[in-house]
Amino acid sequence: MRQVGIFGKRKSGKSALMYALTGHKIRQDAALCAMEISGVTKVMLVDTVGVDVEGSTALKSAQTVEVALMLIADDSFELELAWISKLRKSGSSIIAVVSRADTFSDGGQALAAAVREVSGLETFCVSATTGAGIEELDAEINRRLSKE
Ligand SMILES: Nc1nc2c(ncn2[C@@H]2O[C@H](COP(=O)(O)OP(=O)(O)OP(=O)(O)O)[C@@H](O)[C@H]2O)c(=O)[nH]1
Ligand SMILES: [Mg+2]
Repeated sequence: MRQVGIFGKRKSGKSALMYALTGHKIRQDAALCAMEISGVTKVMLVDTVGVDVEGSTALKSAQTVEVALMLIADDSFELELAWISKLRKSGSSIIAVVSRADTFSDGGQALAAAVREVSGLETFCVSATTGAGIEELDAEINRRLSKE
């Protein structure tokens, strides 16, 4: 099955985003979740171990995902930039995501602009809590998958 990976530091909101994208209301501990994109393509969403965890298996996941969501939840994102390089090398189509956007007074816009500038990636602001930006991100994932 085609895979979309969710990468980010510990507590960056990876699991919450996975459930928001699948519309699941109940949080459960699962590493994989099936998501139907436009009701046609079955896609596997892959939750990963924090990229700031020593010996993280996230790199292994990076080898098999077609689309990678790189979450950024605060304004120190050097580690995330390093992971973006790794994800590029593995051939994934990368989308930068400012997660927990409701915790920023501007909805994460300033951070997103900085990420966009430094990485050159398309960057979305999302909140799993309020649902802000989830539909837009879903549409972009769909667009990337239909390109391949
Ligand atoms: N305000 C706010 N809190 C969030 C959001 N998403 C997640 N959280 C909270 O942030 C914390 C971490 O969320 P998780 O989804 O567990 O993060 P994670 O990246 O999966 O964490 P690990 O699996 O431990 O690495 C939890 O307390 C969530 O309730 C969000 O969009 N807004
Ligand atoms: Mg998690």
